[in-house]
Amino acid sequence: VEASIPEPQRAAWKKFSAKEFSSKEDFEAEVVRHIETTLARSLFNCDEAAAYGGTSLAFRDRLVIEWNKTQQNQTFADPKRVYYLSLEFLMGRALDNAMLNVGMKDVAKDGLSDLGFRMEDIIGQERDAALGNGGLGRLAACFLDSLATLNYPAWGYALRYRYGIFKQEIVDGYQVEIPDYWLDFNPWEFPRHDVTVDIQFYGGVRKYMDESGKQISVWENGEIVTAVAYDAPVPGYGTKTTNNLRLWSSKASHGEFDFTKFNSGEYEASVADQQRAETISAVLYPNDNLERGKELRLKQQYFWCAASLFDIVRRFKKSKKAWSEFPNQVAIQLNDTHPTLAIPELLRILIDLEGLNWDDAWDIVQKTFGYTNHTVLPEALEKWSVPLIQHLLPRHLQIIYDINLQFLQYVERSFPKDRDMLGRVSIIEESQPKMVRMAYLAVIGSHKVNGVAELHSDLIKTTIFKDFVKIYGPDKFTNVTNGITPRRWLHQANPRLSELIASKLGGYDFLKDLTLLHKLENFVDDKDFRKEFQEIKYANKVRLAKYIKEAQGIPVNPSGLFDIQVKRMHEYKRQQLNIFGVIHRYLELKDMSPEDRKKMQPRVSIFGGKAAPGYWMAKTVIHLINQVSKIVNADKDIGDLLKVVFLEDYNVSKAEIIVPASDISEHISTAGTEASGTSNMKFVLNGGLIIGTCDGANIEITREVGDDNIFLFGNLAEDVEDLRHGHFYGGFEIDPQLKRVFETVRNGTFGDAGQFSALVNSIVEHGDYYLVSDDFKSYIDTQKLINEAYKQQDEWLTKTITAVARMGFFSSDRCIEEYANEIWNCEPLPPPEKNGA
Ligand code: CR6
Repeated sequence: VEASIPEPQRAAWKKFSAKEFSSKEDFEAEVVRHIETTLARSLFNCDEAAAYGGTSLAFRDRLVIEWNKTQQNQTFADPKRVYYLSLEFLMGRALDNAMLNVGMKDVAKDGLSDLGFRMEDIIGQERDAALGNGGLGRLAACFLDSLATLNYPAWGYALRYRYGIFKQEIVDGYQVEIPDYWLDFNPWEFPRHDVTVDIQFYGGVRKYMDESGKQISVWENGEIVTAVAYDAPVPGYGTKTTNNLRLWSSKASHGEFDFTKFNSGEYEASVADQQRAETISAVLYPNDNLERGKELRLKQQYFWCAASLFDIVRRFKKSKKAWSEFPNQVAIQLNDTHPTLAIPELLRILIDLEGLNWDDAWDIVQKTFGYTNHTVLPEALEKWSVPLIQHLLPRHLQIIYDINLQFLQYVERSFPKDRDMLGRVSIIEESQPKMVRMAYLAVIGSHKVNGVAELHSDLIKTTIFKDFVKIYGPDKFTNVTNGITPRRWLHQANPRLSELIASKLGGYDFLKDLTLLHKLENFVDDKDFRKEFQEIKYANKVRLAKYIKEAQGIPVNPSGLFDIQVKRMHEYKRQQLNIFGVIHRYLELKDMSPEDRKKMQPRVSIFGGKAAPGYWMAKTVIHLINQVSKIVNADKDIGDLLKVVFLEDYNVSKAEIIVPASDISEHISTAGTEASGTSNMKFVLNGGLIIGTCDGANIEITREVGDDNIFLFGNLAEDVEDLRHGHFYGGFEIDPQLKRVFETVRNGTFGDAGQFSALVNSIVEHGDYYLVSDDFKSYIDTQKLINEAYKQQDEWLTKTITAVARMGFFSSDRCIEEYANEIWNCEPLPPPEKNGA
């Protein structure tokens, strides 16, 4: 390519090519230049927001330079690329991450101080990129960090929502949702107005025979909406590799804009069409582990899949390779079933547009896709009604029926005796209306299916995909236990702990190979190390206490035991169990004499998390927590012995303050319901212990850290079914201590007896589906054990240090290596030597 450009032009270009700042002075010059010109501010009106803008733009320039080089290098080498399709990327803040990954944070800190600003204040100006609900979206963000760090040629594809997850305010104890319009100033994205794709909806399918007698299908007469690409750079840590996250934004296509209406004076109608197009990417659906089957959501899914596939195919076609090479050049990972329409869409492209025959196209599709399942909860398994798909995507429905026909014929040949099998595994559920089971389509269209923790991966093989294991054999199903990036969740969130570890291990290599942490066990008896480790935990608790005072107005004593449960509000995650435990503790303390109380371990119970706006039960739990907080915190008998806090608007940047400050964190889902959990890993990596059920990744955390260093309780997944059954038929006994909690909730001790009774009734009258009553006793007994264990500060410290040392397995780098080797079959492409790290 270079050779085609005349030498003098090349020389001029190279001479003036953008350079990366490397000194403090150069950094300051860049910041001031951006503030004065890009942002049109001056010394006299530069507030912290402008300083954040200037700093971000200075770092953005660096990222862009590396990003361009990475993309050029990838274009030149044309390796197999990984495409991670996820409707959610919960990225959080970008500036701190960019500074740390590039390795220039200290330089920037000094530079900012010369200019009169404090680094923390500048970082604090940034709004979270909150394009996700919870664990699934944050996992995708951790994976992008690991893919870039490990030099994989990889792209993320998602939607550019105008509104991310709503901001939560607590008003009179109730959750109120405020729209999160996050795009006011976003220096991290690049609009690519030249990268657009026209996407069709509705219309019909015309079929005819061509001269050779081949059946041709043409999808036509639909509505067209245009997808515009917005790109965000994703820097790796300690490498120059900078990958791309491409977000699609919807706008009216030029064809769509109705000039007849416009000219005949129906200006409003023509603008309304435009707004309708823009609605597609307007808002993130705020449900975690719940699918509600709304037409706009299906439109989002297709819009995003079709734009991404067009882009991927366009890139592949540039290489002029044969179609059979497609799976050797492209691996597409489906993050949950949300992108499953990519399967019929790729078939449509190959068959209808590129003229391949069914068998060849199907072979390519199966080899290209991998599917990750993230839940077994029935309410989260996606199904779309056949009439809706027929209306919106008529050609895709035909293709889905064709896939199903071929598949069922195969099943029939393989299991001639099992007649029920066909109905059970059919992609189409014979209900009224008929439904398309997206998870089955994803399984059938992929070459590998994985769960996200060992227990979960075993469960999907014995429950929702049991028949598919018989059909395809067990090798199609595998496990990749989730992980977290140690860059954000240790180095960025807990810089002092990261520094202490580096000082003992001789550098920061552990951030690239987290298994090196095991060497910390050599220091578990080292006095100075222990002291500093403990001081860091205390300082992190002081930081959180300060935040709680500022944000919530509640004074908490940092020497109390910090007990934290932060995650989406959900019945299966059982915040009810936690708050009932808190009430129990409150009643117990009230019963005691002042002398006895003095012997008790002071505790701070901290909650945080959003409820889906339509999830009444989850909202009621938030309300109860806030009411308990109000009563308990004001009770003079109780003082520091128990404080209850509900932290408003839990998100990624708040997690970075909360996670390093825990003594105990709660991961107490009904066994078998939490596919993995990932905050459990974050808390332990930061020197906190877990109270948890035998669920999700808790089990593997126990295997790694040892069962002395975790507090497990409750019933096992294998017993859940029988227990539920027992609730309906045998009736059930409720622990007297839980009964007492119920009485106080019902008698209005915490106000609103009417509303809170529903929480009690879901247990005593409606079958206690989540087994709160079955696990309550073992939960509060374990909490007692924790109180006693915490008093032995020396042993506690040993436990926490040992646990940190054994967390190496849970790096998302390990996940990415597993996906690359077992599912994607692709290799890293390190940056060229001269430009390497
Ligand atoms: N809600 C699981 O529930 C898991 C993440 C990431 C979830 C959670 O246990 O850690 O995915 N599932 O794998 C879905 O979103 C469907 C989640 O975040």
